[in-house]
Amino acid sequence: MKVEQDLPRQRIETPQNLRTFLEALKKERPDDLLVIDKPISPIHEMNALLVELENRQRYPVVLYTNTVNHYGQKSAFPVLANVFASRARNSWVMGSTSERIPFDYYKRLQHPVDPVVIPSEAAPVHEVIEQGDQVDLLKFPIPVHHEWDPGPYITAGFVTMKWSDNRGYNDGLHRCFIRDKNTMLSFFSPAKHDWYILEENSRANRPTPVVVWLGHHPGAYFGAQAKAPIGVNEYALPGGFLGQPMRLTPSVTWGEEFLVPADAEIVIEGVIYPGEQGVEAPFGEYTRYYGEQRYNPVIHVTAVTHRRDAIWQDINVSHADNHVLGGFALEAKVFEAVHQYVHGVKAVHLPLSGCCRFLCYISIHKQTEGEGKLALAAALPVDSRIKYVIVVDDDVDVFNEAEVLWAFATRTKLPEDSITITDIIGEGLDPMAIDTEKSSLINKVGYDATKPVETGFAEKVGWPQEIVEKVKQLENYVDRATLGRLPQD
Ligand SMILES: Cc1cc2nc3c(=O)[nH]c(=O)nc-3n(C[C@H](O)[C@H](O)[C@H](O)COP(=O)(O)O)c2cc1C
Ligand SMILES: [Mn+2]
Repeated sequence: MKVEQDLPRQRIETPQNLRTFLEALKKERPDDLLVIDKPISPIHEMNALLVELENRQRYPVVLYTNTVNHYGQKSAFPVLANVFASRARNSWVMGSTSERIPFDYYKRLQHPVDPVVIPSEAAPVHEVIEQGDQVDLLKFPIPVHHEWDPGPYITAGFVTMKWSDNRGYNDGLHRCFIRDKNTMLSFFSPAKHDWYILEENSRANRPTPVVVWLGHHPGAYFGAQAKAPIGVNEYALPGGFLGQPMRLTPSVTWGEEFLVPADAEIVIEGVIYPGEQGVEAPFGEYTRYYGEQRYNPVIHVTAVTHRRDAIWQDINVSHADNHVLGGFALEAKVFEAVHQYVHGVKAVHLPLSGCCRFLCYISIHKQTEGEGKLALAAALPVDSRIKYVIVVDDDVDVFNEAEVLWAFATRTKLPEDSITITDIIGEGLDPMAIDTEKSSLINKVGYDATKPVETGFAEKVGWPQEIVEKVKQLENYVDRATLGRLPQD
């Protein structure tokens, strides 16, 4: 088979995929995998169960093995969800730590690896190929997530398009509503790169080829989810996280003109025709509110290919699985922006409480007055979704929200220690945003909760280190049973 000439055909011994991840997880972190083999419905039940676990502060990867499809028939395909819900587990995948994720994520993006191409016959995702009338998305046990959602949604699918003039592939996670067995509706918020591609093609009155791929090693998700500059070949980004090139194969619909990830579980190929729109949503958004019904582009599915025993990967939108994954790219971008101006950036955290989007905590090693505000000025414009930034000193743990708020409460004098930007472009899904004809406006506020360095500041209370260490052995003072009975506040 002829393959794209400019891509190498290097052989990869152990291609990384969703299965190699699950194997490693079983071996190294067995308690992180919860297999539910009791019958469970894809309609609300799968996601409600993940939320119940989350309410109990449990974030395992969940594999539902006993599923039904949208004809009510027992399905051969299991559903896997919550892969990204735990920051600690993600940092293990990345070979990093919870604290270091923004820095390591940023570093890996600096080292893209060109993908390689393999023939269709060797591609696991081409074990089953269905085209034309054979296409039936409803054969999969695709979850319906929230009560008001109009039906099943793909939430872990990278919607991939090509820039015109050979500027490479772009992908982003965009939800797809399964309208019927072979049409889907997807949502591209304005200024997302896929949105630009659609606009460009629409103006030129040409159809847009679209590929939605899902089920892959989480490293591939981390790379593909990056917010890369326009024109970067986004098939090269997973390589930096997988430690090997991503394997691609010619699509069924367009051959080598449009390559698809060979090691994905499922690939859906389709076309968006210029100007065609259909009704989509309401949908439970990552904000934890329903987003309103809207007109969105229609994807006409031309082919579905999958591994014979494909695993349907789902992301529990509106919850940690969605929040945590999307937050890394923003944390890395905040680090990138702030460290250009402030040298002592120690940590960056977009906490779950702000959906890993709206709130941002940064700690710095402050060396001179004004650095706190400099950090704020750099961080606030990084992304339309970042609304509030709090900068603290490096004696405050940005992963402990009680500490951050303590610093905010005791180290700020408002309004002097804040900067406000009014009526700046914000996130359309933010329920507080004011919609204009073309954009959504919000206010952004940054709080400088760093101590003054030149005038001195009240000292934190403390104890001699050896005493602190000694009392850590609480069992030397109180027996375990008594300790266990002490009420928790
Ligand atoms: C689980 C998940 C679902 C998402 N769904 C959408 C969506 O439906 N529409 C959208 O515009 N962005 C969505 N996003 C955000 C985009 O995937 C993200 O901004 C991405 O970087 C866009 O790609 P781009 O940088 O090439 O524009 C989602 C993110 C996550 C983590
Ligand atoms: Mn992009």
